[in-house]
Amino acid sequence: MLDAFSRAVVTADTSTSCVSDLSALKAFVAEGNKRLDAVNAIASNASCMVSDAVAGMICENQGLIQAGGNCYPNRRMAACLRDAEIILRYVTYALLAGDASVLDDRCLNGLKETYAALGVPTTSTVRAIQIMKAQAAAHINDTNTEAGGGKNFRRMGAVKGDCSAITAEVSSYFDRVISALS
Ligand SMILES: CCC1=C(C)/C(=C/C2=NC(=C\c3[nH]c(/C=C4\NC(=O)[C@H](C)[C@H]4CC)c(C)c3CCC(=O)O)/C(CCC(=O)O)=C2C)NC1=O
Repeated sequence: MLDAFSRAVVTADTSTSCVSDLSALKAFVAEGNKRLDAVNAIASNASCMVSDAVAGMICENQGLIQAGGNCYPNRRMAACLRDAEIILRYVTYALLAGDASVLDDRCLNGLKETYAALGVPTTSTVRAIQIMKAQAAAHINDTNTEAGGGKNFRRMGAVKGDCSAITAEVSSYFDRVISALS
């Protein structure tokens, strides 16, 4: 598993050069609090995000919870909720590290094959992940609304700033999950 710093070292080592161009790492440090706030925005809303994403996925495709569906019976429903939580957790690890390797190596490696073997439907999984991607952007940018959140509505209240880069980065990790499963 690599992070933004060890990635710079490994990259330099493969070309037997000194670590150079530290500008990206300087920005990583300078923007560090933004990254921590973004990780916190996801981690502290994780269980709500997971249950909402899986509920939305099922609402749009109710065959999933009928006999023959991959969220039926309760054992599979529980496995599905667990998987959504695992995936979201590894996305937060990647975001904290500033590198996708932990997500690739410990979560996505072989997952497509596992899902194919178990008959876990890709389009439904992708839908749940897309919902979590949208939720993450909303929580990081505090753009979620009381109308959308209902009784679970929660505003993070972090200092307002430009979160476009960190939002794009976390979106890229969700996209990585989607392309690994597709
Ligand atoms: C640390 C990394 C890690 C991952 C990622 C992981 C995934 C994982 N998900 C599994 C099953 C499963 N995954 C799902 C998920 C779903 N079904 C649906 O219809 C939805 C689309 C979707 C939820 C969004 C289901 C239902 C099963 C059980 C399938 C079965 O046993 O028939 C299994 C098979 C073993 C088991 O049931 O526990 C693995 C290994 N395990 C790990 O250790």
